[in-house]
Amino acid sequence: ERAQTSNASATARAYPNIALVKYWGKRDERLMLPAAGSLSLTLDVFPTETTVTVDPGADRDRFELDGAPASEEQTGRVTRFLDLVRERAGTTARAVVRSTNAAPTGAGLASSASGFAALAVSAAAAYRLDADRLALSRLARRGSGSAARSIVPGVAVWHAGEDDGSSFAEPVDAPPLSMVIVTIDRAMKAVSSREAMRRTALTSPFHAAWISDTAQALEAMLVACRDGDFTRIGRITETNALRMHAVIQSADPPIQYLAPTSVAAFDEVRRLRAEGLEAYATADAGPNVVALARPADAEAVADALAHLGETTIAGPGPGAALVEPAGG
Ligand code: 2P0
Repeated sequence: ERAQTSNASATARAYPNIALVKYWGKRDERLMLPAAGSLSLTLDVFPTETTVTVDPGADRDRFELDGAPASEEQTGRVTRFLDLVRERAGTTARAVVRSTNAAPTGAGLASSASGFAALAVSAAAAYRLDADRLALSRLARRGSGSAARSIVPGVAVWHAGEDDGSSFAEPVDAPPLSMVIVTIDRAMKAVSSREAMRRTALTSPFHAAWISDTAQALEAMLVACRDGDFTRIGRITETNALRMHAVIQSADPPIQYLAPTSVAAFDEVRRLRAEGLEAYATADAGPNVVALARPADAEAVADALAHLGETTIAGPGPGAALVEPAGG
């Protein structure tokens, strides 16, 4: 083994992101190239913290999640990701990965985005890769598509790109935005995003329309961000989210991520708008709903949604970055 990677260790922190224009479909599963670009807000709540310690004596990677050994499937996903890092670093040395999530894993709060963004940054440092933010975004993408966006602070556009080199996320200027997360159910989702995306692309008669519509929504969203037009940003966000759930529901067998309470949250947000409190709703691959609001309105929106679930107010958060490990 190369001496320089012996027992090298690095810790990184990354935050989840919520897409305003959603990623739902791949054009290349191996390279994790999306069928369309997407745009998100990296949050300042629910971070993942991950430490990678290179262990040249070990015969396999170990992955500990929230203090307990992770499943074989989760460990396999980490190993496949580390294999990419090792290939670039020119080493076969295994690693110990310890990760803690401040949000429940797998419940549609983008823990795979914060998880693979934190893993990309910590593994790149532990294995001594020479990677700038753009390279880290491309690397994180290989672990989980949406992780490419959590490398970036605040609002990020993930370009669909044409190949590995051109599919990365970068910052976008946008007006001040807040998000109110309504946690409706903390359970793991029944169908993973990856499997559900695959099924949607293979079986939904609406898939092609969804992809072309998303590409248009992204163009309109970039203009709305540049113009600082909150109303336009919100309308595009809510329409794009409901269209994503519509295409998911149209898969065979169908997939339903929204619960009755999720639908009630969309209804409540629409009612708030009718009363003059301007908010817009979105939801990812799970039942939790996120309301987009102007920062000055976030508390009122949270109060109005509190009867539907626990609310958390979030703002723009930092991009994934190295930190000193807890406790030295
Ligand atoms: C998004 N989601 O844009 C969309 C909206 C969920 C709904 O990206 O297969 O975990 O690892 O690339 O990124 C969740 O899917 O999927 C996701 P993979 P990922 O945030």
